[in-house]
Amino acid sequence: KGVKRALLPGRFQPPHWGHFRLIKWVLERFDEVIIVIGSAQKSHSFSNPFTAGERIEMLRLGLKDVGIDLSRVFMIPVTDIETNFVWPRWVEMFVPRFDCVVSGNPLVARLFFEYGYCVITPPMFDRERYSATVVRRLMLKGDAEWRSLVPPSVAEYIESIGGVERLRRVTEV
Ligand code: NMN
Repeated sequence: KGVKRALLPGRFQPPHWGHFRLIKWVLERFDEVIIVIGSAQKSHSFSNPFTAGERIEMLRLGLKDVGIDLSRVFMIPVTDIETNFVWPRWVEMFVPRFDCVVSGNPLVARLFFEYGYCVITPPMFDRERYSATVVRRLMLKGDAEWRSLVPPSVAEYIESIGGVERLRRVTEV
């Protein structure tokens, strides 16, 4: 039945080069990708500094930077729920039909596997370096190196909304 779609859940706080390489990898194997922007209700904390809307903006900018055809990409925010067992069904309510789930997150992989989906564990692209936690820690330290871990347009966007300042204000040191 026509197009093959992969579901790619993540928090994207913020999206970095590892995410964009992963999205490219997925689109080499599937016709379309559904990016689930998880924990959509969260923002303004150290682990989740950016709103779902801001994460959509950043993902779009980065995808344009790397030349990905946006007509092959869905971006859908999904809030968290208390009940892990029911979460795959919850996600299904918000997204178009999909064939497989791509996730390196053991909980996400397990929940969708038990629910009956094909689950693919993707390669990690330079995980030590390309990690959103590392990006946020560098921002907090005032180390400009964080900019090299995200596409230039994403770095500019974060600065335009005062993202680094926000992270500092909401993080107790
Ligand atoms: O691997 P990360 O980037 O953490 O992304 C996974 C996303 O999926 C997170 O936003 C996480 O909160 C979400 N998730 C939600 C539930 C739930 O709502 N019960 C369960 C598993 C994963």
